Amino acid sequence: MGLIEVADSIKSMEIRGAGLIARSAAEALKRQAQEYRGDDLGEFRQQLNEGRRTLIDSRPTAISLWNAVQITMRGSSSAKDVEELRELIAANADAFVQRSGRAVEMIGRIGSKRLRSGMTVLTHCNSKAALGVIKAAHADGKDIKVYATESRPWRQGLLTVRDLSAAGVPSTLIIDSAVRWIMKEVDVVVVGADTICSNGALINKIGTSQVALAASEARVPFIVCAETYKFSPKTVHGELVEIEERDAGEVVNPRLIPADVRVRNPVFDATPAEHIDSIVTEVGLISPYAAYEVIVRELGQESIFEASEE
Ligand code: RUB
Repeated sequence: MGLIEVADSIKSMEIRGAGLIARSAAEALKRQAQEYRGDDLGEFRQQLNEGRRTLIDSRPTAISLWNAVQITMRGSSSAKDVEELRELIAANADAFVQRSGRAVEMIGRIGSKRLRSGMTVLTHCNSKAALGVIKAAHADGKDIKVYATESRPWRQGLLTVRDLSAAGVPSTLIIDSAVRWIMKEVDVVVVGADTICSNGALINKIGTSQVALAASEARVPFIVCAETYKFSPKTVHGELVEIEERDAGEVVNPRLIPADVRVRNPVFDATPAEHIDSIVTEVGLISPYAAYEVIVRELGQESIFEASEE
Protein backbone atom coordinates (compact mmCIF):
# COMPACT_ATOMS: atom_id res chain seq x y z
CA MET A 1 0.00 0.00 0.00
CA GLY A 2 1.35 3.43 -0.93
CA LEU A 3 1.41 6.37 1.51
CA ILE A 4 -1.73 8.01 0.09
CA GLU A 5 -3.62 4.71 0.34
CA VAL A 6 -2.47 4.27 3.95
CA ALA A 7 -3.61 7.83 4.79
CA ASP A 8 -6.99 7.16 3.09
CA SER A 9 -7.37 3.87 4.99
CA ILE A 10 -6.67 5.65 8.27
CA LYS A 11 -9.24 8.32 7.36
CA SER A 12 -11.89 5.73 6.44
CA MET A 13 -10.99 3.67 9.55
CA GLU A 14 -10.01 0.51 7.66
CA ILE A 15 -6.81 1.05 9.63
CA ARG A 16 -7.89 2.01 13.14
CA GLY A 17 -6.76 1.96 16.77
CA ALA A 18 -4.07 4.41 17.87
CA GLY A 19 -1.23 1.86 17.95
CA LEU A 20 -1.94 0.41 14.52
CA ILE A 21 -2.36 3.88 13.02
CA ALA A 22 1.10 4.78 14.36
CA ARG A 23 2.82 1.62 13.08
CA SER A 24 1.13 1.94 9.67
CA ALA A 25 2.25 5.58 9.35
CA ALA A 26 5.88 4.71 10.17
CA GLU A 27 5.81 1.89 7.61
CA ALA A 28 4.19 4.14 4.98
CA LEU A 29 7.00 6.70 5.33
CA LYS A 30 9.58 3.92 5.05
CA ARG A 31 7.94 2.62 1.84
CA GLN A 32 7.78 6.13 0.40
CA ALA A 33 11.50 6.54 1.11
CA GLN A 34 12.33 3.18 -0.47
CA GLU A 35 10.31 3.96 -3.58
CA TYR A 36 12.00 7.33 -4.32
CA ARG A 37 13.94 6.88 -7.54
CA GLY A 38 15.66 10.25 -7.99
CA ASP A 39 18.97 11.52 -6.61
CA ASP A 40 17.87 15.03 -5.63
CA LEU A 41 18.11 15.33 -1.82
CA GLY A 42 16.00 18.52 -1.72
CA GLU A 43 13.20 16.97 -3.76
CA PHE A 44 13.37 13.78 -1.64
CA ARG A 45 13.08 15.76 1.59
CA GLN A 46 10.14 17.71 0.22
CA GLN A 47 8.30 14.52 -0.79
CA LEU A 48 8.90 13.02 2.64
CA ASN A 49 7.65 16.17 4.34
CA GLU A 50 4.52 16.17 2.18
CA GLY A 51 4.00 12.49 3.03
CA ARG A 52 4.46 13.26 6.71
CA ARG A 53 1.82 16.01 6.53
CA THR A 54 -0.64 13.79 4.62
CA LEU A 55 -0.34 11.10 7.31
CA ILE A 56 -0.68 13.56 10.21
CA ASP A 57 -3.78 15.10 8.61
CA SER A 58 -5.48 11.72 8.11
CA ARG A 59 -6.87 11.63 11.70
CA PRO A 60 -6.49 14.51 14.14
CA THR A 61 -6.91 13.03 17.63
CA ALA A 62 -4.43 10.20 18.29
CA ILE A 63 -1.01 11.67 19.16
CA SER A 64 0.49 8.23 18.44
CA LEU A 65 0.30 9.16 14.75
CA TRP A 66 2.24 12.39 15.22
CA ASN A 67 4.80 10.76 17.51
CA ALA A 68 5.29 7.93 15.00
CA VAL A 69 6.06 10.23 12.07
CA GLN A 70 8.29 12.49 14.21
CA ILE A 71 10.31 9.52 15.47
CA THR A 72 10.55 8.11 11.92
CA MET A 73 11.80 11.43 10.51
CA ARG A 74 14.18 12.17 13.41
CA GLY A 75 17.71 13.12 12.36
CA SER A 76 16.71 13.50 8.71
CA SER A 77 17.95 17.10 8.44
CA SER A 78 21.56 15.97 8.91
CA ALA A 79 21.52 13.28 6.17
CA LYS A 80 24.05 14.13 3.43
CA ASP A 81 22.55 12.28 0.48
CA VAL A 82 19.46 10.41 -0.70
CA GLU A 83 20.82 7.00 0.26
CA GLU A 84 21.72 8.07 3.80
CA LEU A 85 18.28 9.61 4.31
CA ARG A 86 16.53 6.54 2.88
CA GLU A 87 18.44 4.26 5.27
CA LEU A 88 17.79 6.53 8.24
CA ILE A 89 14.03 6.59 7.61
CA ALA A 90 13.92 2.79 7.18
CA ALA A 91 15.93 2.19 10.37
CA ASN A 92 13.82 4.65 12.39
CA ALA A 93 10.56 3.15 11.11
CA ASP A 94 11.69 -0.43 11.86
CA ALA A 95 12.83 0.57 15.35
CA PHE A 96 9.49 2.31 16.01
CA VAL A 97 7.41 -0.67 14.84
CA GLN A 98 9.50 -3.05 16.98
CA ARG A 99 9.27 -0.75 19.97
CA SER A 100 5.52 -0.55 19.55
CA GLY A 101 5.10 -4.33 19.39
CA ARG A 102 7.31 -4.84 22.46
CA ALA A 103 5.43 -2.10 24.33
CA VAL A 104 2.03 -3.74 23.81
CA GLU A 105 3.50 -7.07 25.02
CA MET A 106 5.08 -5.45 28.07
CA ILE A 107 1.83 -3.63 28.93
CA GLY A 108 0.08 -7.01 28.80
CA ARG A 109 2.57 -8.46 31.27
CA ILE A 110 2.46 -5.53 33.68
CA GLY A 111 -1.29 -4.88 33.49
CA SER A 112 -2.25 -8.54 33.87
CA LYS A 113 -0.81 -8.50 37.40
CA ARG A 114 -3.65 -6.16 38.38
CA LEU A 115 -6.23 -8.76 37.35
CA ARG A 116 -7.00 -11.55 39.81
CA SER A 117 -8.80 -14.80 39.13
CA GLY A 118 -12.56 -14.41 39.44
CA MET A 119 -12.57 -10.75 38.34
CA THR A 120 -15.04 -9.23 35.91
CA VAL A 121 -13.48 -6.62 33.63
CA LEU A 122 -15.31 -4.00 31.59
CA THR A 123 -13.67 -2.63 28.46
CA HIS A 124 -14.82 0.01 26.00
CA CYS A 125 -14.29 0.10 22.22
CA ASN A 126 -11.45 -2.02 20.82
CA SER A 127 -7.95 -1.49 22.16
CA LYS A 128 -5.09 -3.85 21.38
CA ALA A 129 -3.25 -2.70 24.50
CA ALA A 130 -6.26 -3.21 26.80
CA LEU A 131 -7.08 -6.59 25.27
CA GLY A 132 -3.41 -7.57 25.62
CA VAL A 133 -3.77 -7.15 29.40
CA ILE A 134 -6.96 -9.23 29.55
CA LYS A 135 -5.57 -11.96 27.30
CA ALA A 136 -2.29 -12.12 29.24
CA ALA A 137 -4.23 -12.64 32.50
CA HIS A 138 -6.29 -15.37 30.82
CA ALA A 139 -3.12 -17.00 29.45
CA ASP A 140 -1.74 -17.01 33.01
CA GLY A 141 -4.67 -19.27 33.93
CA LYS A 142 -6.78 -16.59 35.63
CA ASP A 143 -10.54 -16.90 35.42
CA ILE A 144 -11.50 -13.54 33.88
CA LYS A 145 -14.87 -12.49 32.48
CA VAL A 146 -15.35 -9.43 30.31
CA TYR A 147 -18.14 -6.99 29.59
CA ALA A 148 -17.50 -5.28 26.24
CA THR A 149 -19.43 -2.17 25.23
CA GLU A 150 -20.85 -2.04 21.73
CA SER A 151 -19.19 1.37 21.09
CA ARG A 152 -21.62 3.07 18.77
CA PRO A 153 -21.59 4.18 16.05
CA TRP A 154 -18.78 2.02 14.62
CA ARG A 155 -19.48 -0.94 16.95
CA GLN A 156 -15.82 -1.74 17.60
CA GLY A 157 -17.15 -3.82 20.52
CA LEU A 158 -17.93 -6.55 17.99
CA LEU A 159 -14.22 -6.75 17.15
CA THR A 160 -13.46 -6.95 20.87
CA VAL A 161 -15.79 -9.88 21.59
CA ARG A 162 -14.56 -11.72 18.48
CA ASP A 163 -10.95 -11.29 19.59
CA LEU A 164 -11.75 -12.38 23.16
CA SER A 165 -13.73 -15.37 21.94
CA ALA A 166 -10.83 -16.48 19.71
CA ALA A 167 -8.56 -16.28 22.78
CA GLY A 168 -11.04 -18.31 24.86
CA VAL A 169 -11.97 -15.41 27.19
CA PRO A 170 -15.69 -15.42 28.14
CA SER A 171 -17.26 -12.11 27.17
CA THR A 172 -20.66 -10.42 27.18
CA LEU A 173 -21.57 -7.61 24.81
CA ILE A 174 -23.62 -4.71 26.22
CA ILE A 175 -25.01 -1.54 24.69
CA ASP A 176 -23.16 1.63 25.72
CA SER A 177 -26.05 2.92 27.80
CA ALA A 178 -26.02 -0.27 29.94
CA VAL A 179 -22.64 0.66 31.49
CA ARG A 180 -23.90 2.26 34.71
CA TRP A 181 -26.40 -0.54 35.33
CA ILE A 182 -23.80 -3.27 34.77
CA MET A 183 -21.07 -1.51 36.80
CA LYS A 184 -22.22 -3.19 40.04
CA GLU A 185 -20.98 -6.50 38.56
CA VAL A 186 -17.62 -5.09 37.47
CA ASP A 187 -14.36 -5.30 39.46
CA VAL A 188 -12.12 -3.24 37.19
CA VAL A 189 -12.36 -1.19 33.98
CA VAL A 190 -9.51 -1.55 31.46
CA VAL A 191 -9.39 0.72 28.41
CA GLY A 192 -6.89 1.92 25.81
CA ALA A 193 -5.79 5.43 24.88
CA ASP A 194 -5.52 7.64 21.83
CA THR A 195 -3.72 10.41 23.68
CA ILE A 196 -2.57 11.05 27.24
CA CYS A 197 -2.23 14.76 28.01
CA SER A 198 0.51 16.27 30.16
CA ASN A 199 -2.05 16.84 32.96
CA GLY A 200 -2.90 13.13 32.96
CA ALA A 201 -6.21 13.40 31.11
CA LEU A 202 -7.09 10.54 28.81
CA ILE A 203 -8.45 11.02 25.29
CA ASN A 204 -10.12 7.85 24.07
CA LYS A 205 -13.23 6.59 22.25
CA ILE A 206 -16.39 8.61 22.85
CA GLY A 207 -18.14 7.32 25.95
CA THR A 208 -14.92 6.55 27.83
CA SER A 209 -15.49 9.48 30.20
CA GLN A 210 -19.01 8.22 30.99
CA VAL A 211 -17.59 4.77 31.75
CA ALA A 212 -15.00 6.44 34.02
CA LEU A 213 -17.68 8.43 35.84
CA ALA A 214 -19.77 5.32 36.44
CA ALA A 215 -16.66 3.45 37.63
CA SER A 216 -15.67 6.30 39.94
CA GLU A 217 -19.16 6.46 41.45
CA ALA A 218 -19.09 2.68 42.07
CA ARG A 219 -15.47 2.81 43.38
CA VAL A 220 -14.33 0.50 40.59
CA PRO A 221 -10.69 1.08 39.57
CA PHE A 222 -10.28 2.54 36.08
CA ILE A 223 -7.05 1.43 34.39
CA VAL A 224 -5.70 2.87 31.15
CA CYS A 225 -3.27 0.97 28.89
CA ALA A 226 -1.05 3.30 26.87
CA GLU A 227 2.29 2.92 25.15
CA THR A 228 4.52 5.91 25.88
CA TYR A 229 4.16 7.21 22.30
CA LYS A 230 0.51 7.91 23.18
CA PHE A 231 1.61 10.69 25.54
CA SER A 232 1.38 14.12 23.99
CA PRO A 233 4.32 16.57 23.92
CA LYS A 234 1.97 19.07 22.25
CA THR A 235 -0.14 19.32 25.40
CA VAL A 236 2.95 20.47 27.33
CA HIS A 237 2.62 23.71 25.34
CA GLY A 238 -0.98 24.05 26.44
CA GLU A 239 -2.39 22.81 23.16
CA LEU A 240 -5.84 21.26 23.42
CA VAL A 241 -6.38 17.90 21.74
CA GLU A 242 -8.59 18.19 18.69
CA ILE A 243 -11.61 15.91 19.07
CA GLU A 244 -12.49 14.45 15.70
CA GLU A 245 -16.10 14.82 14.56
CA ARG A 246 -17.04 12.41 11.81
CA ASP A 247 -19.87 12.30 9.33
CA ALA A 248 -23.36 12.28 10.87
CA GLY A 249 -24.28 9.49 8.44
CA GLU A 250 -22.26 7.12 10.64
CA VAL A 251 -24.83 7.74 13.41
CA VAL A 252 -28.12 7.70 11.52
CA ASN A 253 -29.42 7.48 7.99
CA PRO A 254 -30.45 11.13 7.28
CA ARG A 255 -33.67 9.88 5.60
CA LEU A 256 -34.89 8.60 8.98
CA ILE A 257 -34.97 12.03 10.67
CA PRO A 258 -36.52 15.42 9.84
CA ALA A 259 -34.33 17.63 7.67
CA ASP A 260 -34.12 20.35 10.36
CA VAL A 261 -32.56 17.99 12.95
CA ARG A 262 -28.84 18.26 13.39
CA VAL A 263 -26.81 15.15 14.19
CA ARG A 264 -23.34 15.35 15.74
CA ASN A 265 -20.76 12.57 15.80
CA PRO A 266 -17.81 13.40 18.09
CA VAL A 267 -15.75 10.21 18.20
CA PHE A 268 -13.45 10.78 21.19
CA ASP A 269 -13.79 12.39 24.61
CA ALA A 270 -11.65 13.48 27.56
CA THR A 271 -11.49 11.75 30.95
CA PRO A 272 -9.80 13.87 33.64
CA ALA A 273 -6.93 12.38 35.67
CA GLU A 274 -9.04 12.35 38.85
CA HIS A 275 -11.08 9.44 37.45
CA ILE A 276 -8.06 7.37 36.47
CA ASP A 277 -6.59 4.88 38.93
CA SER A 278 -3.43 4.16 36.96
CA ILE A 279 -1.90 4.09 33.50
CA VAL A 280 -0.05 0.96 32.40
CA THR A 281 2.83 1.79 30.08
CA GLU A 282 5.72 -0.35 28.82
CA VAL A 283 7.98 1.38 31.36
CA GLY A 284 5.70 0.60 34.28
CA LEU A 285 2.42 1.32 35.99
CA ILE A 286 2.14 5.03 36.76
CA SER A 287 -0.20 7.57 38.23
CA PRO A 288 -1.88 9.80 35.60
CA TYR A 289 -0.19 12.71 37.41
CA ALA A 290 3.20 11.37 36.22
CA ALA A 291 2.28 11.98 32.57
CA TYR A 292 4.61 14.98 32.21
CA GLU A 293 7.54 12.90 33.52
CA VAL A 294 6.81 10.20 30.94
CA ILE A 295 6.80 12.77 28.14
CA VAL A 296 10.15 14.21 29.23
CA ARG A 297 11.86 10.88 29.94
CA GLU A 298 10.48 8.64 27.23
CA LEU A 299 9.80 11.00 24.33
CA GLY A 300 12.51 13.48 25.29
CA GLN A 301 13.02 17.24 25.28
CA GLU A 302 13.44 16.92 21.52
CA SER A 303 9.79 15.93 21.11
CA ILE A 304 8.68 18.87 23.28
CA PHE A 305 10.78 21.19 21.11
CA GLU A 306 9.42 19.65 17.89
CA ALA A 307 5.87 20.03 19.23
CA SER A 308 6.45 23.76 19.75
CA GLU A 309 7.52 24.10 16.10
CA GLU A 310 4.27 22.69 14.64
C1 RUB B 1 -10.09 3.30 18.95
C2 RUB B 1 -9.89 3.62 20.40
C3 RUB B 1 -8.92 2.76 21.15
C4 RUB B 1 -7.53 3.44 21.14
C5 RUB B 1 -6.44 2.50 21.65
O1 RUB B 1 -10.79 4.31 18.28
O2 RUB B 1 -10.40 4.58 20.92
O3 RUB B 1 -9.33 2.63 22.49
O4 RUB B 1 -7.21 3.84 19.83
O5 RUB B 1 -6.33 1.40 20.79
P1 RUB B 1 -11.00 4.16 16.67
P2 RUB B 1 -4.96 0.53 20.73
O6 RUB B 1 -11.70 2.86 16.44
O7 RUB B 1 -11.82 5.35 16.31
O8 RUB B 1 -9.62 4.20 16.04
O9 RUB B 1 -4.69 0.06 22.11
O10 RUB B 1 -5.31 -0.61 19.78
O11 RUB B 1 -3.90 1.42 20.20
